[in-house]
Amino acid sequence: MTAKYLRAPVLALAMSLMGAAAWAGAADYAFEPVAPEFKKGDDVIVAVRLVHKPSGKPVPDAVIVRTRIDMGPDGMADMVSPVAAHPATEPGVYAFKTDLPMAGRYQFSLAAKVQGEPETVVAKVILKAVK
Ligand SMILES: [Cu+2]
Repeated sequence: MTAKYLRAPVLALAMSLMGAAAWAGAADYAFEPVAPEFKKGDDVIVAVRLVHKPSGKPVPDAVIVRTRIDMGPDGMADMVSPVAAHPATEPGVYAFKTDLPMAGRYQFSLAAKVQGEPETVVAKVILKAVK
């Protein structure tokens, strides 16, 4: 009886510790657009800020390993734009050159490797393009 009833709290503690470790990883980071909207057109520079959520601080020197911009949020997921890295102006901000040919909402998917964080940070950011 004792062994059976002792196990549950120990297991619960172990699981909560593991859960804390997992959640203290990539989920601590978020990408956010630096502007509420961008002007539509070709060769548009869009930028996102990488933020460490618990401290609110921008995170410099991340390596962006994957990007995709498409119009999925407006039902045009097959409308994909090219994305190229572009020099950014401040630490923690990552800029890209892309095409936003239509006004509307674009989904910007990113994956990034952050210094000191073993997990890959993945994010989906909505970019709004206007005339
Ligand atoms: Cu479209």
